[in-house]
Amino acid sequence: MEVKTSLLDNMIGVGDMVLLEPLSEDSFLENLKKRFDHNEIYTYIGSVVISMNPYRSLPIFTPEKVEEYRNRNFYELSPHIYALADEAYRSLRDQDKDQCILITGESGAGKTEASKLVMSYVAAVCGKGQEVNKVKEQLLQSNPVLEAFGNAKTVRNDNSSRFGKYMDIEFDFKGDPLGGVISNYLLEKSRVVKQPRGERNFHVFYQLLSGASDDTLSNISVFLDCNAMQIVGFMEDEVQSVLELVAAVLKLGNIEFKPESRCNGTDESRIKDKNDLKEMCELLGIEQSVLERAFSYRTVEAKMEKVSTTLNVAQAYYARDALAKNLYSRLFSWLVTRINESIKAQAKTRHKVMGVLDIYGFEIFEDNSFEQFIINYCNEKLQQIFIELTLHEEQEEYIREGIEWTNIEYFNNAIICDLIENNQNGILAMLDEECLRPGTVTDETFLDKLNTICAEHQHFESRLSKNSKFLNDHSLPHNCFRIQHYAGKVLYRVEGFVDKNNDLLYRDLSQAMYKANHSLIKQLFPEGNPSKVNLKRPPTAGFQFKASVGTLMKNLQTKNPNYIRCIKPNDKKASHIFTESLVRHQVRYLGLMENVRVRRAGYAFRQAYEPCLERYKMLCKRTWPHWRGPEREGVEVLMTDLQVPADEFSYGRSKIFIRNPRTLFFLEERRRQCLHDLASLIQKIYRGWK
Ligand code: AOV
Ligand code: MG
Repeated sequence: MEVKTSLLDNMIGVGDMVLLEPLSEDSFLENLKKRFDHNEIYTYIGSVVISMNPYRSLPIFTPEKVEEYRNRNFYELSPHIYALADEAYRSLRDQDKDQCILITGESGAGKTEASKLVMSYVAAVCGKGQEVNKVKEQLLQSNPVLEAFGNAKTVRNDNSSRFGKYMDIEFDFKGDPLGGVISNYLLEKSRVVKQPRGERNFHVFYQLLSGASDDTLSNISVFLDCNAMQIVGFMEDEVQSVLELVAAVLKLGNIEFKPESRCNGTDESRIKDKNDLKEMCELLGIEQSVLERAFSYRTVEAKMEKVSTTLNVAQAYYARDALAKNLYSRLFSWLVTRINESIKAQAKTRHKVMGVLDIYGFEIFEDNSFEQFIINYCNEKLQQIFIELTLHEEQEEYIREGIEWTNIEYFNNAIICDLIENNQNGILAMLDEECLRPGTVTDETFLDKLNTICAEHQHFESRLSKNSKFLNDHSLPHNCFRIQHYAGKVLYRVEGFVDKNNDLLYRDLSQAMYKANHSLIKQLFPEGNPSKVNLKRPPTAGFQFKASVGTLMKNLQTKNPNYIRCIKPNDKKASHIFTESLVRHQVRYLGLMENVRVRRAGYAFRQAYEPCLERYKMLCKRTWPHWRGPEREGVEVLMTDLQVPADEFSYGRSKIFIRNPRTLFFLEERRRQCLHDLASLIQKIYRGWK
């Protein structure tokens, strides 16, 4: 059997880890390194693409490359993210299967870049025409808009996504794009008021400041490149409004408070210098006295009663920060809604969908808080879906189909997901319980609760852990707990958990915002409408996140998954450096060795008998043009006739399982040849007629 050997080139390593001989963790790493050193950043594990971050631009994303990969079989050319994008797109267009592209890896591993490469590839190969091009352009330009507002420099990544993003791209039956829908997941809004050392605020603040001098915020849009926003469909006045809000958040950050002692012994707070307050109020069309009052008092309404208490300096700062975070995160959600309005499919016809998921990657910082907890939980869920669909489901399928199979052991992180999300005693449920409990609730009381309930969980550690494994571990600081995540141990400091989960904004502030003579800001604070006072508590941040991630997981499971597993080669954001220990760690926790083993012990390719016979029946006289018996027998005749070695495939109950991609490639090559001969024959006959 003759096959092209693009996957087996020894000089640059093996393109598909399934073909690696001998297989061990060391040879796996050596292969990755060899390829990385030769600028081969992509390697397959069957249909999974491993992507190494090159940290420099490589000439492999050109229009010529797009043409090269277009309409080619997955295993035909050397591994590339374009091959995955092409496969997913063709499968969507020709086989009517909704797809999802799942991109995982830790912070800085290259997920966002990968998602953009997939989108730009699909945009390049799908439909043409004025309308279609406009849709494509809008879909692509939504990226820079959201990145400006939702990305920031962290110690791990200069362009780190601080929100989760899932985008459904919708296509018509011809495979032309119709539009899209973006869902966003919990923006790390605490960054607006506080950034860890060496990190920055969201990009847009710097973009704004790089142009505007401090006191001339009129006409600010001149200073920011708003081209992308305009392409996406924002009106000029909308852009202006958005930038006014960003500027207002900046001004808000400058407002400072000082204490003023009252004769009754209480400390009240006063605004130090009212200039920033004045400017902020001017930007948003708010009466200065209204906002000033909202920074001085807190009104609590209970049934028919209204009680106002004065704020001290700490409470005033707290109120200021809560307002800044809420303003910004609501603006971000509004941007997503507004973009969706622009990019949504106009036609109401049935459509096919390709979902692209790009979330914030797993992160371990020196100081980890509620945000890291949420981000890492999201990553656990994605790892879980990978395990479910590739390791678990693959093995289950062999059992279902009656294929002989030796079980491969792997670590299932379902236990960690359960520790976090279990409805009765998961960490999120306990946090909610604590937030809703009457009485004095603090981060410490929350930690106490965790200690009593989780202490024996094997993935949970604290000072008071009852788990024998950690009994003597007094190295943990008293206000922390540690989780053994699939990707490593993370120490979380509980400070701020209760507050961030509650996510409360004093009603005085939302009412002040609602009074603004600024249509956008009014829209963002609907609860400030005094005629619509709602005494019900809004759902907590953790509860909302868990629910939206749950919906996302269900959605992903209805689609055909395509995996890109991103790996970060070094911790220096540098090109050409391959830090073996770091890569080894990622290979381990991503479960890549298990992935290869399952794939190798099993079958790289499988197809139900009927479509298999339909596709290849032309290769054998006895099955072409019609096969009258059962489909399975037809496929058996085909395989015998083509002399495919018997150990290369197995017959399951409803599908044929093919062991090696090369066999599939051989079948595809024969089919291509056959179609080519057929076309020549038709041409000859046609010429003969003429
Ligand atoms: P992430 O999305 O996985 O991190 P990014 O996609 O933002 O990581 O990649 C980080 C940086 O690595 C980029 O800004 C580029 O400089 C570089 N990079 C990544 N992929 C490529 C590529 N294919 N070619 C050239 N440079 C690349 V995070 O959002 O922090 O999880 O939350
Ligand atoms: Mg990212």
